[in-house]
This record gives sequence, structure tokens and C-alpha cells, in this order.
Amino acid sequence: MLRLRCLDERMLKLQRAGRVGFVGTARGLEAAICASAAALEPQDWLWSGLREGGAALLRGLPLAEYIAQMYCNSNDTAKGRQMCNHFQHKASHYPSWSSVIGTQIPQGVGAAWAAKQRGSKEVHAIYFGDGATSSNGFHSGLNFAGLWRAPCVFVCIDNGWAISVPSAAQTAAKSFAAKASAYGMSGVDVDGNDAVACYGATRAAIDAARAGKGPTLVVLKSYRMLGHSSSDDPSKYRSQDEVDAWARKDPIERFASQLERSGALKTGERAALEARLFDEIDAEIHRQEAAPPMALRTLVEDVYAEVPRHLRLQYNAFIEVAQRLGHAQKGDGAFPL
Ligand SMILES: Cc1ncc(C[n+]2csc(CCOP(=O)(O)OP(=O)(O)O)c2C)c(N)n1
Ligand SMILES: [Mg+2]
Repeated sequence: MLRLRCLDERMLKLQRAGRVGFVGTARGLEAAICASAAALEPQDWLWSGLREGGAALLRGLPLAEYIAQMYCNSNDTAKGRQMCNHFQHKASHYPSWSSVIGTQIPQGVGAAWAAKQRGSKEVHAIYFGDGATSSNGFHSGLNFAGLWRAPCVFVCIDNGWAISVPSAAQTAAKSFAAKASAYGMSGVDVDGNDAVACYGATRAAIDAARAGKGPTLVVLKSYRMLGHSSSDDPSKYRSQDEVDAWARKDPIERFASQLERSGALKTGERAALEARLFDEIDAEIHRQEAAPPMALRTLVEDVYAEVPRHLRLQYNAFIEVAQRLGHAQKGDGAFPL
């Protein structure tokens, strides 16, 4: 949770300095994201909504790759084809997320149903925000998941806002969790700033899905402390009083004091941990800043076995311009690929 917070802080600064293009922070949502994802087993899958990059880290995405995906440089395993901040990590079963709200919901349900057909014991955790509950994908996904008793868990992180639309204006239902009954599954409302509660509720839902009892809708109620993204100014649509009230419920402060009370975290340990995390992150930022950009020829790779004529012509024309502007690197002009 602390690592995610430190990373967000650095990434936002890099975006403001024009070093990375786009950041959607998770500040305030660290318990909802990390503690819920901690309940998954390695064979399980996590279908991300918008802000679960911290969960990918927790499940094994190396820090170097996380930062490379922010820079979309030559170390980016998505080859710069995703917008930065749109993480993916194949080894930990974390498919690339899509900006198109709600699309991952029926995709995750389909993958869960396929797993059931294969007799696999994996569970698919499908994450989305309060805003996504108004998407077509939410309704069709939950409908079929309920009907087929697909081994999945729906994790709705209600962070209070869908850009400038407050959760209260998203639905006339009494709660997002209440929607579950229409699809023949149970729904639970959870304090999303309580790490232990997030872990416990998600764990119970995952265990039930794995045991063949079908899906659950888990709603983690929390608050997005910063803007929707680095392109947003939340002061235009919400009050500082509201933000201040949620700052007092900070999930990291809460978990740290629980750990201190139990003796698991000793005085000074948190500060030392934070300093170590910043050192690690800063060193990796320097390494990724120095990495070259993705080779231009990767633009036409990986779709066709042989680059077809129309792409070849476009690429050659493009390379001419890139070379003229000095953007091409050694090897970019080499054709055939
Ligand atoms: C289908 C679709 N409609 C609208 C948008 C524009 N849009 C991007 S993010 C967003 C709000 C998402 O809110 P929520 O689901 O609560 O997630 P959060 O950003 O709060 O994590 C909207 C409307 C989009 N990307 N896709
Ligand atoms: Mg939201």
C-alpha cells in the first residue's frame, strides 16, 4: 500500500514535469486495491478497471516494468501500444486494461466460464468503479455470471466519483451491492478504507467462487483523494470539506495504527520503509529515463507473419519523415523487417 502511494507521488511529479504522459492515481484507494487483491491465489486472474496497477505489483509485476510501462520505452512489454498507466502483466494473469469503461466485465466473465468448462480451479476477480455499474458490460456480465455460476468475483471500488459524477447520482438503487440480487448472487458492502475488511470480504467471495458457489458482488466503499487523472481538476466539482473528511479516514494511516497497536510495526519502521521505497523507485526511474524509446519498426510487428504491402508502404513513408525530423534510431529504417 505504501509502495503504491510512493509511486503515485513520483509519477504525478513526472507527469507535471512532462516526463510521462498520463497518470491516474490510487491515493486513498490503497486498501481497496491491495488488500482485496492479496486475497487472490497465483493461479487466479485479475481483470483491472482503471486503478489496480498496485495490485499488479503485488502479484508480481516488477517495479522496473511498471515504470517502463509509464514511459512506454523500449523495456515496455506492451511495446508502447497502450497509453501509459494502462498496465498489463501476463505472468501474473493481469490482462491489459481498457479505457473503455466496463468492457473487462463480460470479458472476465467469459474467461471465468471457460475456466469452469475446463475444470480449472482458477477464480477471476473483475474490478471496476462505481461509474462502470451504469455500463452495458456490467449488466450483461453479471447476468451471465449469475446464470452460469461462473467462478468470478466482482470487485466494485466505489470511490465516490466517476470523473465529476458523484456516486449518489449514479443510481437510484439503495446501494451498488443491492444490484447483485437482480442477477441471483449476493452483494456485500465493505468499508474500503479498512484493509482487513477488504481482504476478508474478498477472500470469502473468492473461496465461495472456487468452491462452485458462484459469483459475489463485493463493493468496497472508499474515496478518490486526487483528480480523476492528471488531466482533471476536482476542485471544479467537489468541496474541500468532503476531501478533508476522507483524509481523516486514510487507509494507510488506519492500517499502520492497527499494526502499531498489535506490535507488528515498531516505531520508526514505517519511516524507514518509506525512505527505502522512495530510494528503490527513484533508482528505477533513473534507469527507465535512460532507456531508449521503442524501436519504430515495432509499429508493424506482431499482427501479420509477413508485413503486408500496404503497411510496408505506410511504414516507409513514415520512416522518411521520422528520419528527416531526426526521430528515427539506428535500425528503424531497415526494411524488410
Ligand atoms: C464507455 C465509456 N464511457 C465513458 C468514458 C469516459 N470515462 C472515462 S473514466 C470515466 C469514469 C469512470 O468512473 P468509475 O467507473 O467510477 O472509475 P474511477 O475512475 O472512479 O476509478 C468515464 C465516464 C469511457 N472511458 N468509456
Ligand atoms: Mg469511481
